[in-house]
Amino acid sequence: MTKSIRNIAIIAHVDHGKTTLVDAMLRQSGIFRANQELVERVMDSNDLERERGITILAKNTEIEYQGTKINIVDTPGHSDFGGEVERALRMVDGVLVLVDASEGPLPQTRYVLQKALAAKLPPIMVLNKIDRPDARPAEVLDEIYDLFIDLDATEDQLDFPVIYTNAKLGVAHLKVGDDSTTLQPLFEQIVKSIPPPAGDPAAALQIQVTNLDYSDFLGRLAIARVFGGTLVRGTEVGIVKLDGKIQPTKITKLFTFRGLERDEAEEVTAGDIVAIAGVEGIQIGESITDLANPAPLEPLTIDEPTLTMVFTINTSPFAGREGQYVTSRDLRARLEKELLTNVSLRVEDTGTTDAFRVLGRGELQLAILIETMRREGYELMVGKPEIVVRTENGRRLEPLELLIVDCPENFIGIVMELLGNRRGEMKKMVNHNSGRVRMEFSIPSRGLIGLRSQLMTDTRGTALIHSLLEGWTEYAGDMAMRLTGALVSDRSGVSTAYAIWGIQERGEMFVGPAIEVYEGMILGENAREDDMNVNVTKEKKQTNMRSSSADEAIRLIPPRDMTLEKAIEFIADDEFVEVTPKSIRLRKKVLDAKKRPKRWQEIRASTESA
Ligand SMILES: Nc1nc2c(ncn2[C@@H]2O[C@H](COP(=O)(O)OP(=O)(O)OP(=O)(O)O)[C@@H](O)[C@H]2O)c(=O)[nH]1
Ligand SMILES: [Mg+2]
Repeated sequence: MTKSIRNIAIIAHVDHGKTTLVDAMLRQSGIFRANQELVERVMDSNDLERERGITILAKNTEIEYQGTKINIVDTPGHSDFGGEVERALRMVDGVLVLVDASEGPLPQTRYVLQKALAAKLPPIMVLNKIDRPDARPAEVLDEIYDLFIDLDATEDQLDFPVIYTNAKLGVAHLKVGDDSTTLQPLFEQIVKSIPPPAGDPAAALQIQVTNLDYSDFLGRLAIARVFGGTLVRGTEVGIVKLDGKIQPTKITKLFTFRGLERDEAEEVTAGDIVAIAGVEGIQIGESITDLANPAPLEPLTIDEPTLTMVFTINTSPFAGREGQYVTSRDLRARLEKELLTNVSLRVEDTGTTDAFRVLGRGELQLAILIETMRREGYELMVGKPEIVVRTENGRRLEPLELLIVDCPENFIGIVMELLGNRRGEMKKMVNHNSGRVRMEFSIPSRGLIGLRSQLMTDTRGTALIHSLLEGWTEYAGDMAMRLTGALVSDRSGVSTAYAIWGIQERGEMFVGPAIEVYEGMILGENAREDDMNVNVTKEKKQTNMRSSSADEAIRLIPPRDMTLEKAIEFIADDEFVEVTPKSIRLRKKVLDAKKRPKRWQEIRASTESA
């Protein structure tokens, strides 16, 4: 019996509608009962994904279309999770490249397409959101051809089919405006132009683990692609570990996908995407092969991390009050566990046993890890994100980014100045005559740290920014980042409305009244560039004298809500973010006001202004 199979990944820039399209495909495949209630974007199943409305982890599902099994991998669009996309591509034989019909191709479109073309995966171009009033499908299609040419696509690759979709409604068209009312044209295109998986069921067994998942019932699941041969449940096989050692094992729990469920399978063959449970310690990149005649597959290669942050135990006076896991041993064990599933992450030791250097692809990726840990009950502190610097032939190199800023015309000057200060070089400016412009910069990755929040303030929330790692460049020298100092508590105690009322004119507060504070804790952003020690615990003196000013009602400006990401973007070299399950606090590394060095404005004074 030959099975008809297609394995595809859906790839795109962030928010272009991948998960929504998978939703529609699932619904129209008849996999759900008619009355089954489904949440929107059902594949974004973890808490953080639902809260943020973004996909973080690549996930598998399977549908059936007229006798053909279509395995679909939904991938994240945010550049920090590019490692997920790279692995997903290893599992499939073709890709749906989704592009927003109004926004057009953006940096992550370029990145994922480049990876897909390099892997020789045939693409189907899907122009989505054609219902948007500002959709411009014809122009966007031209931009896509330009992108393919720019990426040195072959003639064959340029000959891609195009489908127009409204993923929200679940409609696909071969031509804009034709009378289709379902996704059928898309399903047909997949069956027609994506090749069935190659690989011989009679050949030597070759399976590669490309992802891990977890089930409450089954524990750890390895998601894998069968490249060759046949695996019968219960037979003895060898797991080729990453160091080349072979570990014999019996695979007794074997599954294939069906919608959001998994079906037990007795046998899987070349071309199948499967889930395997019950194999202790199995890791991403490992192969499963015949014990007698091992034929391991090349391990996966994943782009290098570009950003690093120090994670250390909480040493604040409040340490251990709010979290369950607080020791360096807890921290190390948790980070090691993360490495098993998160292959684009790296952890290095530092000079002390209390601190670890965690390397990843971006601020969001690390923030998600920290947020996950805090929800699990961990307390820790993290330092300012730094860019990974490499030395090659005696030259110091740093990562360089392609940055696209889309903003209203009247902010061009402000944006150019801000990026100029961060050593950004403008390469291109396009005016779509819609009142908005799109500017392209080449900028060291360092220049992106904290950029988003600054840009949002400067453009009153109107700018859209996207970036993509472009390569490595000669280290560009120091860069002035935060131009303001901190308001720092000079003692421990409880904040009072009266004291805040006195301090708030100095800058912007991060804490309101009745908050416990400690010496060295950061209470707000100083409007000036130096740090200022303040007493936020001062009580109003009881007095019989009536003075007009003392009786003035105390009006407090609401404090700035420092989320984890904002806090990470804010801190300077001599500061930490303290993270516990209940609180995000900012603090100076040196808490004692008398011992604290006069900090970074001195460093900056020695830096030539950019
Ligand atoms: N108008 C319109 N909105 C759409 C369409 N498809 C998706 N959206 C909306 O676009 C937003 C992003 O959709 P998602 O499906 O989460 O996008 P995604 O590509 O999976 O995003 P990431 O996984 O985070 O990269 C959601 O608000 C969707 O409702 C469409 O065809 N038309
Ligand atoms: Mg998604």
